[in-house]
Amino acid sequence: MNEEKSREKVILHLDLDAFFAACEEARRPELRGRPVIVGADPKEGKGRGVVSTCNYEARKFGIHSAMPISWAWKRAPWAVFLPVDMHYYMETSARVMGLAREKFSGSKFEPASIDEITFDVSSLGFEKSGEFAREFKQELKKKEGLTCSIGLAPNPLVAKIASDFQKPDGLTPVKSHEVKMFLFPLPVRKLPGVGPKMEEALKSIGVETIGQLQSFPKEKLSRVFGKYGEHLYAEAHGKDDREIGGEWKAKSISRQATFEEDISSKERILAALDELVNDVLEDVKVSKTKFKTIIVKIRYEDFSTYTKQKKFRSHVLEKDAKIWARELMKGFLKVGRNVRLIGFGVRLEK
Ligand code: TTP
Ligand code: MG
Repeated sequence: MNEEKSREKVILHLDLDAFFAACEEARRPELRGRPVIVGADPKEGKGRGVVSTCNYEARKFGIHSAMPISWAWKRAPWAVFLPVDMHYYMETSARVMGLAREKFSGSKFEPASIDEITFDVSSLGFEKSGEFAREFKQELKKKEGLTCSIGLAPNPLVAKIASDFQKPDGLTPVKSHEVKMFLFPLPVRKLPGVGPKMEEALKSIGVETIGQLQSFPKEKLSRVFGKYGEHLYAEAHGKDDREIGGEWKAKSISRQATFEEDISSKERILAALDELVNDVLEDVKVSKTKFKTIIVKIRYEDFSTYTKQKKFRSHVLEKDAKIWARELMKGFLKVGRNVRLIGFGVRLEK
């Protein structure tokens, strides 16, 4: 190995497969092979919430996260529909992340969500990291009955995209000289910076794949999208110089609930909010973290959605979180409009 190569960064991104559904299958093996959908109560097709996730059996029917549960019911009424048991998933997540941190001990890491974690495994090198990743996948299957998908790449951006490349149970190594070709055929939507609106905007200028974005003149991108155009250009070329385990990125814990029918009763809305706050505070306890920022969200009957947040100077006490959640929400209820959904979340601190 020459000097240059040994200094190359190796980033590993791990994402659990169909996480909530896989947790359910792990504790109830009789569910394996059947379509499993975790989310709101479908109420024989009349349910108003959404799908949190579903296993790959259910995905064959076109069911996916965030789809209205009533649509999922229409597509596969015979599927197994289960409620969200957040507490159990958080405990499972904590154990899995613990196993991963043991496996890659000594490597800087950054949890990215309940089922994702990124490691800087540069000290292991590319080949050894691949071996460790394979071993970890086996351990995870044996100990927890879960599968995950892993991407290995020279930076966090490409590692994340690679982890998604061969789901489920995948392992995708992308070496630095392969980055551009790896990204080339993928749809632009695979870039973290591209959401549905950006996807549309890019389509309107004839760009649908990352390859097309790579060869699009940089100046033109900047002209159309401003500073964001430059960012897109860098992403399309797989450029990302973020450090793993450096500064702490704000994470949050949140819950939301859709009402059975649109309501305007202040008392009922605030009572539902109290429940959400209690659930979130429970999860905060399990995660052994603290927070300074609380956020409330409201969606009126016409689907217009608003959030309000309050940042405190020091860590928030439970009783204050409850009082302030109500205060913030009350601001939204002055107008007396019908409400479809409310949410509550906290932004975690180190
Ligand atoms: P993801 O990793 O996005 O999805 P997944 O693990 O279910 O499936 P995949 O194999 O594609 O990784 O999200 C992790 C968990 O977060 C997921 O199991 C449920 C929850 N979640 C929601 O509750 N709502 C959502 O819209 C999404 C995307 C995820
Ligand atoms: Mg996942």
